[in-house]
Amino acid sequence: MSAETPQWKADAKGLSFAIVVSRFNSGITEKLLSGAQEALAVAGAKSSRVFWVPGAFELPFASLKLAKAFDAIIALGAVIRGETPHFDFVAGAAAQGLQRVTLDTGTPIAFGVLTTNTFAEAEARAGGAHGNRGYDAAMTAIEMARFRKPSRGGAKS
Ligand code: INI
Repeated sequence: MSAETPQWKADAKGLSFAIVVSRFNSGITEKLLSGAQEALAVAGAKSSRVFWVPGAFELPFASLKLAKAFDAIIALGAVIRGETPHFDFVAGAAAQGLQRVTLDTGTPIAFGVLTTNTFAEAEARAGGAHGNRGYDAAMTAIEMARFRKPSRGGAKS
């Protein structure tokens, strides 16, 4: 884990999660998925299911369809700038779409989408020198799910 990694509240007992993963840049997203699954196992999640989508642009729609069936969703993707302005559209749509689904449905969605300039920067954040953002996103999802089920030991109002 990186130095910036916060201390997580890692109790996922009784909680079920959807992990929505993009196939685009799968060399990176598979590592994010491994990190997310490790975090859920460490935290004792009741269950998790993995759903693949073509790219980060598709993460919000899939999350919308899954929102009612899970305590929280972990959205994983890798948008890498390269030479194309496509980056800005895809990254922006993923971020805004996922936030909108979170607020419209009341189901927390953790933003585990890397937005980097290079493939190397993405690798560093997918189990490399800068930790694993999939792991971090899963821990975020657990913490936010507790706002929905505080009686099971999580966030207090
Ligand atoms: N999707 C990604 O997940 N990452 C990218 O870097 C990317 N780039 O660079 O184009 C990307 N594009 C595909 C996009 O997410 C959609 O799948 C596609 O536009 C079809 O809707």
